[in-house]
Amino acid sequence: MVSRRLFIKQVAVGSAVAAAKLLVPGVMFAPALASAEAAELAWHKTPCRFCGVGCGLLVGVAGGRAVAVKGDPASPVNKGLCCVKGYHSVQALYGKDRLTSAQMRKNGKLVDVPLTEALDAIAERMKSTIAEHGKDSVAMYGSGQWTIPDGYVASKLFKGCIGTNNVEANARLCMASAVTGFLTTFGLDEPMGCYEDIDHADVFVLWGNNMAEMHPVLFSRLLERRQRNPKTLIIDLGTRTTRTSYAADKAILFEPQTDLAMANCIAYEIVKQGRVNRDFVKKHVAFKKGKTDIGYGLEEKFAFKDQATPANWDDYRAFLEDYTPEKTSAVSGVSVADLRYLASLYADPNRKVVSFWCMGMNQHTRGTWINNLVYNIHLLVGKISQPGNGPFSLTGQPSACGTVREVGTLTHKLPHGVVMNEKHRKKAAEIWNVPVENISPKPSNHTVAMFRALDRGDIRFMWIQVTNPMVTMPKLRRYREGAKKEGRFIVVSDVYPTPTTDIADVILPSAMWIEREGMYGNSERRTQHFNQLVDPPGEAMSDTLQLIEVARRLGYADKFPQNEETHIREIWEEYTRFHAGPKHGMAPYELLKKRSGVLWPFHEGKETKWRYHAKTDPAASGDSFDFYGKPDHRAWIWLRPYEAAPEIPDREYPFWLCTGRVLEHWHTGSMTRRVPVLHRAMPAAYAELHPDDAARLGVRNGDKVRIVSRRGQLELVVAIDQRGRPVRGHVFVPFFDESLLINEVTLDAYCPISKQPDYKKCAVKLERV
Ligand SMILES: Nc1nc2c(c(=O)[nH]1)N[C@H]1C(S)=C(S)[C@@H](COP(=O)(O)OP(=O)(O)OC[C@H]3O[C@@H](n4cnc5c(=O)[nH]c(N)nc54)[C@H](O)[C@@H]3O)O[C@H]1N2
Ligand SMILES: Nc1nc2c(c(=O)[nH]1)N[C@H]1C(S)=C(S)[C@@H](COP(=O)(O)OP(=O)(O)OC[C@H]3O[C@@H](n4cnc5c(=O)[nH]c(N)nc54)[C@H](O)[C@@H]3O)O[C@H]1N2
Ligand code: SF4
Ligand SMILES: [Mo]
Repeated sequence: MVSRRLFIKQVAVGSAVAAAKLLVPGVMFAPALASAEAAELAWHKTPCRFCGVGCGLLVGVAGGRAVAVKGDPASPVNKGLCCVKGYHSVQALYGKDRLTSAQMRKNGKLVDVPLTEALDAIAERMKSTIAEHGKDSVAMYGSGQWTIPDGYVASKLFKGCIGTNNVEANARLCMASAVTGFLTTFGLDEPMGCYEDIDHADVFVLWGNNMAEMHPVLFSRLLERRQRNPKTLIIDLGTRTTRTSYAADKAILFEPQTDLAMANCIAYEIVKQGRVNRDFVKKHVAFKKGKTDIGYGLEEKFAFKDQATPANWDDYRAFLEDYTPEKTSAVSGVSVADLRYLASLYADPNRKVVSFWCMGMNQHTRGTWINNLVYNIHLLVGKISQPGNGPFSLTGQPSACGTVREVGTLTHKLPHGVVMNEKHRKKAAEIWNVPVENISPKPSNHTVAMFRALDRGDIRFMWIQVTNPMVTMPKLRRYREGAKKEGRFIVVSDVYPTPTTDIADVILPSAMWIEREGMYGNSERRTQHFNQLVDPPGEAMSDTLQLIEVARRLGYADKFPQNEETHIREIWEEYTRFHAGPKHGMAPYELLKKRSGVLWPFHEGKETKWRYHAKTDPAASGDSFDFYGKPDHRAWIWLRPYEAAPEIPDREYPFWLCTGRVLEHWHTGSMTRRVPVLHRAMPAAYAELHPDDAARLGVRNGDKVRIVSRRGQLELVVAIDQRGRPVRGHVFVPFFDESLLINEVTLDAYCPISKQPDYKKCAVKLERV
């Protein structure tokens, strides 16, 4: 802990704040690279380690080290561009305090041990825990930064061999509402379109996401589209003014959570103005109602199941009456004129519209609903599944799609389908070569429930890979105290010391990204393969191999017979049997090795760019749209109301707290804070205030405030008009700084359907320090 703080301080020494630019053209060399070595650079393709955009990179290797990066011109994603994180990504491999040896807690202290001793200890502890407390007392908590093989092996081991559905991933905190949004509206997960939509669209509506910082290369494609076609409009909706707002043609601020009302209002106006695409709606849409007043997941063992009941056009029209522009303006704070303007953009038959969103809509206690409501708008006007027209849910992590959503590393999922479905269980059992009875038909714990179960003692053993929950769980104190309780055993696989390794009983040093072979899958259904380019340090081993080693020690050697040299290929070939066919076929291994990514469904040698239209999708029947994910071959318009957030500012806690990210850092900063340029550009977390609120509190830039919620408090330096600007009565804090844990303040309320927590809203008070 001490040495880590010191390290980060040292990195910062002697440098003013060097501003990291949004896009840096060219190549970055590691400072130590001699020019002689530069001459011998060998370039290799890989997807970027960081965000869900999934840029193709070329990494230059010399003397056994990754020393240079450039954008891969052959990648259709980024066409040679990178953002500042991509360019510096290889430096994240070489932080001075990389974990190179396994560690075990002995007499309260973490000490180095040989890797085999740690692997033996993990297997022994799993066996004894299962013997004493049952299968559901052990759990795996993984990541959207897992490679596809990592997630596949974890799922097979826990669900197929051990027989517990205690497999979750941090994508629950990130993409769960997107998944339930897709499933409830279309019956199948992931976007219908692809990034090429950007080259055809006339209007981009961003529903509360900060693309300029979080999906920078994709955002540069929007800017490029506008430059080529000056009529293009970028509309930024949000609760905060960001770099994205400054670049947009129009920015509209709304009250948190009221996007629900706004989306319904846009639909109301489309109906009112007679702009519904009646033919499309008649042929391709069905109407459904779900439960209302559905709670917030705050109770200890909260359970909820939605139910779809049929509705019709008249019901829908009547439902929309609550969302006239006047009524909506009153709750959202958006003017009637702006609401009508937004509706007019979607309604205009001469404009193609793409909607983009990310955490503003997913981290939302009605996250599933707001995803449904944006789909409603596209469905009403039939702007979907065609080049330049479509709703596009952006992913955050490099393989939240490829691994968590496609392999299905969530408690209810299987690589194909869900554990509740007997046919799906049978298929998994057959491919995994395990008795079907092994696979439990009941989902066990989603992420928040899993950490609650750990705290209660229902879960006794947890293995955490490629995620840092002791920084990123909401209402963090409870879950940290729970994990540290007597009788809990925590295994953490990571590449650096973190607050999560601090509480571990065993630490496994992992091989990172290009130190092993793997695949990621990005936002646009693109699967991307990377080779091992350099050796991992010390005893570091890939997460896939760690899992296989433990599986063998548990007695499942016959289920994991893979050869170390060829295991990634063997796993890929086994895994893709789950997805064979026109709806989700995956590209063969050899092709993935050659190309800068391949889109799925990959069928009869072809990628599918737009799903659900017979022109472009081999799985669609008829001659136009076919929403074959639903049994009625229709997409469902849901009647989902506006319901308020669980914790709203009041007299005692008068401010909204919103949390999020910054351009330079990846999540908890464990990697990017070890890259000197990135760390210097953004050295510490801060509290972003509106200038009027700052004046009222009597604080200026650089002063300190204390942020206090019902759960915890934190002192932070004030930042006014630096990166962004919140509206009056709001404070924004990024979560990249492990020494300033804003999640001790946040609330663990979640969407009852997706179980995804809402990190964007809770009530706090501010005190001048
Ligand atoms: N540089 C960088 N890039 C990243 C990441 C990173 O750590 N660093 N992480 C990646 C990951 S995993 C993710 S998930 C994405 C996140 O990408 P984004 O979602 O773009 O970013 P956040 O900062 O989490 O979200 C902030 C936005 O939430 C919106 N918001 C707040 N409340 C509401 C609301 O009630 N409704 C709506 N509609 N919007 C609201 C605000 O307007 C604000 O701009 O970024 C990815 N890209
Ligand atoms: N307050 C607040 N909290 C949030 C959010 C928010 O908006 N606000 N957003 C949520 C969202 S959307 C997300 S996606 C999560 C992200 O939350 P986390 O996943 O917890 O954060 P990361 O920093 O990405 O953690 C990845 C860890 O993996 C390690 N690592 C890197 N490469 C490897 C590898 O190859 N193998 C192994 N084993 N480890 C590796 C890194 O050092 C790091 O410790 O945070 C969530 N938490
Ligand atoms: S936009 Fe995302 S994928 Fe592309 S270089 Fe930046 S961090 Fe990497
Ligand atoms: Mo995320």
